[in-house]
Amino acid sequence: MRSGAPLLKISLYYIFESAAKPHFQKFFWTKPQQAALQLNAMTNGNKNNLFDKLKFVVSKFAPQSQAIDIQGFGSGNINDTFWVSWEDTESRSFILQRINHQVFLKPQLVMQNMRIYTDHVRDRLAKSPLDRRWDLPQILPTAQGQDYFQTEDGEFWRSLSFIENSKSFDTITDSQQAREVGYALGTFHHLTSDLAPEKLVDTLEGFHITPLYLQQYQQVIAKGENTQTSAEITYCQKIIEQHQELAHLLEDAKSSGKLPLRVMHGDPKVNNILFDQSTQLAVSIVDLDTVKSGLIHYDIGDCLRSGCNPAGEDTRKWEDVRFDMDLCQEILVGYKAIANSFLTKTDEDYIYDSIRVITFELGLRFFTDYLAGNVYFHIKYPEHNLLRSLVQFRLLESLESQQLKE
Ligand code: ADP
Ligand code: GN1
Ligand code: MG
Repeated sequence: MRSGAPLLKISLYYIFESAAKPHFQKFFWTKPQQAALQLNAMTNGNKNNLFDKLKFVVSKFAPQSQAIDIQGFGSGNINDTFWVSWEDTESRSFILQRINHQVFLKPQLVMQNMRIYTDHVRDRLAKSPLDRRWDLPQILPTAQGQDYFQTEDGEFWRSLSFIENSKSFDTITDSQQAREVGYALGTFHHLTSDLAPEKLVDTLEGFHITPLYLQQYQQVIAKGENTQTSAEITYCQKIIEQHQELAHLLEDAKSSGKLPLRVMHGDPKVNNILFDQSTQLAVSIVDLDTVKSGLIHYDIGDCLRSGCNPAGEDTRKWEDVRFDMDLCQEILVGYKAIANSFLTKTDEDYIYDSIRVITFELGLRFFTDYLAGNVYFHIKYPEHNLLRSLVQFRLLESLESQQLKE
């Protein structure tokens, strides 16, 4: 790091995919309307403050930095993520995130869990290293030594080590990638298999408790705020009606003790798994906000529902969506190669149903959010959550028309 007065350069571009940094969202001043949309999404409409806020927050984590470049990053639906660098090299960069405190009401607890998880995995890897690259996002404390920085207006910011030479994908394109996705989830479960789940607190009450999402849906319907009708809305309502029983399947298995509580990731969808750009192998799993005690079946279901949808969860061609059983088999091969040390026969028996539950649950969550006025997931256009729910419900129907391959 050079010494002298900090010189801050913030470049804002609109969404632009470059070969070198494939998942950067850039803001081009030449496209002001789009840039304004994206800025609104990232700043809750408070865009005048964005630059000043970013400068200020970065200075709390990297007070000595010289030339700083900040770019919107990734395609997450919850937090606001930025890539911060100086001298434009990955080795001098980090991830800066504003934790969505409308979703995570106690961001301090999110960071407490993240600290427990990262310390545990770091120690375990030091004692028994893996035979290939596996990186852990590290919490980078503020200059004051804290794991997060809270602004006066109540925002929570954290910074994480950037997993170098990595990229994420929104969809899986081939069988090797599919096995790697399975490997990544298996590695997460393997590395946390000796971490007592009760050490972790619940950072998001009700998360993945499918019957509760059903209740929320019914409450939103009862309020009657969204009285729109369309063939698409009727389709969603019909699917929900048909799957009332399914909503209870994993929760019943949990309360009857058929499936044990373990450490779960909570959100292992494909774009939370990072791949080495050179070897194309999975090297990390990020988005640790929902790591807590739960069923690993939520993870298995979520990983498979996101990995086996080649059209992607944001496609507008929802009627063409299908569940790819071949990709599913590959992901499971990759997963079981690692997980066979702890996966029981009963665990295996629940895999197919866990995909159904989580696909249904996500469709229900998107649809409820659409009806409630898009209060939870980031959206890019008003019908986005409706389209997303159609995609999940179509995926569910496709899955249910097939069997799991042995
Ligand atoms: P969200 O909760 O909004 O999904 P994430 O924590 O998943 O936020 O971050 C958004 C994206 O940023 C991820 O999907 C991943 O592509 C990228 N990302 C997050 N953390 C890191 C990291 N430490 N190194 C590299 N990329 C990261
Ligand atoms: C959210 O944060 P992100 O984009 O990785 C959501 C998941 C959903 C996913 C659907 C905390 O994940 O539960 O499956 O969107 N995370 C949270 O894309 O709600
Ligand atoms: Mg994410």
